[in-house]
Amino acid sequence: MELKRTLQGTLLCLFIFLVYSEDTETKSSRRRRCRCKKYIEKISKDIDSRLQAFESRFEQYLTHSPNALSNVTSDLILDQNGLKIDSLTVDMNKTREILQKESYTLRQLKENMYTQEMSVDSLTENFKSLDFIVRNLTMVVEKLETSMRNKIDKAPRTMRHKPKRNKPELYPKDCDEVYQSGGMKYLGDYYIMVQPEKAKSPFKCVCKIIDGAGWTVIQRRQDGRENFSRNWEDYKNGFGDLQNEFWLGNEKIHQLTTQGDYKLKIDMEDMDGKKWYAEYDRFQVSDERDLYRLHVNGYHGTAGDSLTPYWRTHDGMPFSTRDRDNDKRFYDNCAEDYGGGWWYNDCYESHLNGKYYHNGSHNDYFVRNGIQWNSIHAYSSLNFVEIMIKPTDNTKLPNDI
Ligand SMILES: [Ca+2]
Repeated sequence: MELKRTLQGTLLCLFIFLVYSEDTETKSSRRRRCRCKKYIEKISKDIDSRLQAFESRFEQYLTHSPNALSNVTSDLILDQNGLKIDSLTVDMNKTREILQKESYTLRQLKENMYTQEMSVDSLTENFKSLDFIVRNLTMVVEKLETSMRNKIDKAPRTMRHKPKRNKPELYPKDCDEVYQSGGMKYLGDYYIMVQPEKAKSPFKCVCKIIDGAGWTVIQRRQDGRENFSRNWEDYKNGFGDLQNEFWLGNEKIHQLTTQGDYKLKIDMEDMDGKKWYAEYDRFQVSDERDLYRLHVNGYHGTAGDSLTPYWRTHDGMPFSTRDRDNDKRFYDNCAEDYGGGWWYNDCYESHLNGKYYHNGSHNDYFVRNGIQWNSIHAYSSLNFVEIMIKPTDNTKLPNDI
């Protein structure tokens, strides 16, 4: 009986130790188990089932062992040779093996559970690190957004919504710019889109090369096909055909001649086919508010000065048309009397927009309404006229300096 109680006590202590250690482990790691609840529950169920199996087996053993021990005891009483002691020893060894095996299985389960918890902890730390990095990056992006928004708000409206330009840089300001950049290499007429600095849009011009410069033609008379007896608006905007007779237009002439210093050249041919020319070192036409007033001086040439003579100069005179009398003849309208528009004084020494006479002579000697340059012929009309301009800056030849 002493041996039986000893065996029962030993088994009971071992069982209590295993269960207690399990409970202790469970309490100490409860907090971490919460993070892997499902896995832990699975492990716990496994442990419970194994403990139940162990308890069942142990109960079964205790149920059968008393009889065995009684039998052994009686055998010991009956058989003084002690032959049954070996059988009892074998049962004890089997019981010990079962306990050791169960203990080993429980330890493995605990180790696995601990390893899994460590992995979960490591992943949790990684997630924390990533979360910290993402938060920092979010703050940086938000700061950048705020900074950009402030800069955009403070930027001038022209920077935020830059208006479309008329692309003046795509067009030359006049014919000479084309020539100087190598765009005109051969003699003849060029038809080129130009855009002076003041012009809102480009317009087509006739360009030609004379004396190593590009000239912009503003007027041409050659066969009388164009009517030059026109009103203010026509002379303002221009009329005619650039390939034949035309007036470029007072507004365009104003835009061209006010973007720098310009000079004037007038090529003329009389009824006998003789050619003349007149050049003026300065030529400028003011704007419409100033009635496209003429500013011209510095004559040289072969035709004589019929623009700036002392007795009836056209320099400083406003432009006049048949519907806009700005001349100095108080009792009459020069443009109405002599046809085309011009910078009339009282009335003129030159009048290059007059009526075209194919035979060069007037029907009435005193009418004098033809294409007139008095210093060539005071009482006859010219057969050909071409008025051109170019910047003064490029007129100097090397030996002139
Ligand atoms: Ca008048």
